[in-house]
Amino acid sequence: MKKINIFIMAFALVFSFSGCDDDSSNSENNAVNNVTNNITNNTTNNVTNNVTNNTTNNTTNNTTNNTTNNATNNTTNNVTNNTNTNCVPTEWECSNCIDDDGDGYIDGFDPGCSSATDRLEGSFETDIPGDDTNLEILDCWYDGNSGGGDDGCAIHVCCVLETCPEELAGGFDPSSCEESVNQDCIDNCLPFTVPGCDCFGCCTVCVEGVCNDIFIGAPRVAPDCTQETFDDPELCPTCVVNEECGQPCHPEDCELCPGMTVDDLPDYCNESNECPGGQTVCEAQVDCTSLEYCSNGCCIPVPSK
Ligand SMILES: [Ca+2]
Ligand SMILES: [Ca+2]
Ligand SMILES: [Ca+2]
Repeated sequence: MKKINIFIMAFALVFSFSGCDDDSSNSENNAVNNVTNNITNNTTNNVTNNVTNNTTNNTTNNTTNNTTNNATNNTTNNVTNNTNTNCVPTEWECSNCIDDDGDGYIDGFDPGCSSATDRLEGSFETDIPGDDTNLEILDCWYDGNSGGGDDGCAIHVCCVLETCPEELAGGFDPSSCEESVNQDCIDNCLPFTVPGCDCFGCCTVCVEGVCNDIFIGAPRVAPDCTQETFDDPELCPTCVVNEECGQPCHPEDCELCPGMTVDDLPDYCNESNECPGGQTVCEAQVDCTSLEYCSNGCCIPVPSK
């Protein structure tokens, strides 16, 4: 019996010791697993954090860089745009390289400019001595003087206007209109005529997408007609553009009318214009010769007289 007890005790002791070995081994395994898991988790977390941080940093850096680059580019572009080193200003408002009336249109792109020597950009008047004096009989509006002696043009204003004013109707003979536009007048005036207008100053003026054929060729006839009042027929009388002595504008053919920019043309024009008389296209005076005037995107000759 004693032997059996000793054997049981020995077995229990061995079993007990072997149980201690298993616990120790589990602990070690747990420790190893924990270390492995920590390493794995830390590595994963670090990778994730690094990716997130790098993405955030890259985004921030890109945004900063783009902002800086855009600011630099804008400054450069603005300087380039505001400094037209190729524009040589004259003393006249319609060729001084400046938007004198602040309407966004410069020199020949301003409907208020009929020629390089027009002295008033913000008005349909020219303020050229000897000009702006016509009332009843019109001559060439674009040669810088009044009187048809040097251009061969003499047409009653009521041939041009849609409605003849009562005060001008007295001496008007409608049958005179057709023969008034003779070849002499066409030869002497048409080359200098602003694209979108006829020889006598009937122009298709467009403001903010609305176009009207208005008579601006004799400010004495309509002294209150301006770019602001151009759609008021009481102030700006409507007219019919003379196609025989005129350069009618067709925006659908990418031609600019007075008051338009290339942004107003159909998309298929790709922000560039054509000229109704086949002239050289210009974005500014620098694109024309010294004997030409950039008017509504076209180089037209400057009258030599
Ligand atoms: Ca100007
Ligand atoms: Ca202007
Ligand atoms: Ca003017």
